Amino acid sequence: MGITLPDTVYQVLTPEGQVVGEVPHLPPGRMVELYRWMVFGRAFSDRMVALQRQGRMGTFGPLNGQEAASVGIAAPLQAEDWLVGSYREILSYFIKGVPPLAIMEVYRGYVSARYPWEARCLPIQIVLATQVLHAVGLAMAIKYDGKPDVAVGVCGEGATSEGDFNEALNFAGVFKAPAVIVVQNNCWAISVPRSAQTAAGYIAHRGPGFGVPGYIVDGNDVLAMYQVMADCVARARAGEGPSLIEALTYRMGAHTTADDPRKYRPEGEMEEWSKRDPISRFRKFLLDQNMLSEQEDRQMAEEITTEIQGVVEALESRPAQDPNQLFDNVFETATPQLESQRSEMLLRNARTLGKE
Ligand SMILES: Cc1ncc(C[n+]2csc(CCOP(=O)(O)OP(=O)(O)O)c2C)c(N)n1
Repeated sequence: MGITLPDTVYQVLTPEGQVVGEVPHLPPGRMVELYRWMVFGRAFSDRMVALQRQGRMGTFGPLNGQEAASVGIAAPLQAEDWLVGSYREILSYFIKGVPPLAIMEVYRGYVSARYPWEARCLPIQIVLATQVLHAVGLAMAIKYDGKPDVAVGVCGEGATSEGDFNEALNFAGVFKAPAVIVVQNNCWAISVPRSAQTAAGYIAHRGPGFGVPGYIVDGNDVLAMYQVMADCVARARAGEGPSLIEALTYRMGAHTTADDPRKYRPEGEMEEWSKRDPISRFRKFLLDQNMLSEQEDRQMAEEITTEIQGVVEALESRPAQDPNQLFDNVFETATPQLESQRSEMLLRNARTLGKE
C-alpha cells in the first residue's frame, strides 16, 4: 500500500510565531481574514459563556484554544464541499456560511433554527462520532454523483473510541470516499484524558490500519492546519481517496458551561498550553510580517464586539420559543407517547405560570 505510520508533527509556526515550515501561498488579505475568524471565534465563545451565566443562553461548549484548528479545517473548503462537525466546530461552520445568529438560536432552543442549504453543513452533532459516518455517507453520494466535491467529518479524540468512528474510516478506505476525517485532539474528553482514550501514540496512526493516510498536525498553528487540510482536500477531490488528520490542540475552557475542569485538570497544564495559544502565535507572525498593525488589531477586536452584540440583539428581539412546538418536528405524525408528553408539559407549564 505504501502507507506508513505518521510520526512527525507538521508545523509552520512555532508557539513564538517563528517560521519553521513552508508558509502557504496566501495573499496577506487572506491571512488577516483567517486571523479575524480566529479572533471572532474566541469572542463569540466568550460571549456565549457570559450569556449562559446570565441565564440568557442554554448550555454551551466553549471552543477557546481550538481556533486555529477550526479555521484551518474550513478555510480551504469550497462552497460545494460538505462539512459535518460536533458542538465544538461552530467556528468552522461560520466560515462555511452558517450565520452566527443561527447558532445562537440553536443554543437558545429555537426549533425553527436552520442553516442555509448553501453552507453545506449538517446540524451540529451531539451524539459522538456519528457525524463521521454522515460525512463518509455524503462523500459516497458525491462519488456516485460524479461531482468534484469533498465531505469533511470532524470529531474529538474521545469520539474516536466509538465504533462509528472506526466503521467510517474503514468504509471510507475501502470505497475510496472523497472524505477528509479530522480529529481535534484537545487532550480531554470531558474529564477523561487523552492517555486513557487509546494506548496508541497518535490517533493518526489508526489511518494506515484502514489503508488511509494519517497526518499529525500542530492544531494550534493555523498555517499548518490550513496546508495539511488543503492537501488532503485536493487529494480527495482528485479521486485519490480519504485522509485522516489529527490536530494536536488543547481545550482551554471547560467542556461545557456545565463542567468545572478545576476538578480534574492537573495543575500547571493550562499554563503550559497558554504558551501555545493559537491566536497570539498567529498575531505575532502577522505583526512581524507587517500584514497587521497593533492599531488594526485593536480596531478589529472592537468591530467584532459590535458585530456579536448585533447578533445578540437580533436574537433577543425574537419572540420566545413556544414550548408547544418542541414536539412538532420529531415525527411526521406524532406518536401517542409524544402527544402524552406534550400534554404533560403544557399542563405543567400552565400550573407554573398560574403560580407566578
Ligand atoms: C455516543 C455518546 N456517548 C456519550 C456522550 C456524552 N458526551 C458528550 S461530550 C463527551 C466527550 C467528548 O469528548 P471528545 O470527543 O474528545 O470531544 P470534545 O468535547 O473534547 O470536543 C461525552 C462523553 C455523547 N454525547 N454521545
